[in-house]
Amino acid sequence: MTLPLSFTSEVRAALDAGQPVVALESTIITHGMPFPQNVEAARAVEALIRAGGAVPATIAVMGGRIHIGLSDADLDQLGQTPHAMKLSRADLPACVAMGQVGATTVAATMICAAMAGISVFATGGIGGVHRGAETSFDISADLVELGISPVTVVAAGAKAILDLPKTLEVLETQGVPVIAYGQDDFPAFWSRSSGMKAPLRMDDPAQIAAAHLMRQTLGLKGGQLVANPIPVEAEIAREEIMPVVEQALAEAEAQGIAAKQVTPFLLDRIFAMTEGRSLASNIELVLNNARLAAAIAKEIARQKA
Ligand code: PSU
Ligand code: MN
Repeated sequence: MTLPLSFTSEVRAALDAGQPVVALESTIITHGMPFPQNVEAARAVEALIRAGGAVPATIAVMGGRIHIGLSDADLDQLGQTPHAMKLSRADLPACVAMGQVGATTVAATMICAAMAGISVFATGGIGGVHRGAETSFDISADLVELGISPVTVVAAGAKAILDLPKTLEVLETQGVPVIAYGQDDFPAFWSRSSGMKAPLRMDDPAQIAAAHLMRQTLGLKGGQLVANPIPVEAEIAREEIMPVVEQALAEAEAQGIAAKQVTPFLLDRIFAMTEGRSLASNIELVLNNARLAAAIAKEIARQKA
């Protein structure tokens, strides 16, 4: 049985040669940012990974295949398909089998990256435990996946729309190392600090690469979460973003938004209420994560050689 994976020639060649590759998700393109900023940002992220000496592999489902790396035309088309399925572990196989267009979340991207032999993945923020999860049970499958698939995920922490203490607790339960990069605090997406300390801190991509490889040496399943703070100049201070977040959460509750719609709804409302500032910050933090992910991928390739 061969896997239904389609590689671009650039990604296939890099993997065959043991060169560094960085996976990228596609839900951020279809559900996380509006067109055309989504496609422009995706292209800028890919360019930055190439500049960092690695090959980008944006992952999405089209035509009954899991694409590892997208052509320019595919990326352009995906960016204008807001009704693409939002895929996690639960719906990835169904989407492939039905031949529908699907965008991979952090969870589904980790699964596909692992199948393709890619160790490092850059995104914006991961899904987490939603506020009020004690009644809604809304806990992102991203957290569970981090405990299963052997991929190091570089994100800017978790969004302030989530319950961050509970998110860190679930990650601990799943056995996921949460590594703050270059600071003690766990970052909160638009803000550099969540006010909470991360369980681990590393200041060097080589250490993160060594820890990734040691999980494999020890036979431990699951990946790592690298929490990379947004650059200072792009940050929106916690005091400033929190009232906006509270307002968006109240609107979501009033409108009965649930399940997969929650995260895209909140992001969209926050973009509107900050007049695009949250989008500009979001793009900057993804670029920053792409840069770090390329450095980690290079180190993993070097240490394995
Ligand atoms: N980070 C962003 N924008 C996004 C997401 C993350 O900056 O749109 C997406 C990711 O794909 C993540 C998903 O996996 O939101 C989480 O969705 P949920 O909370 O429904 O699990
Ligand atoms: Mn959810």
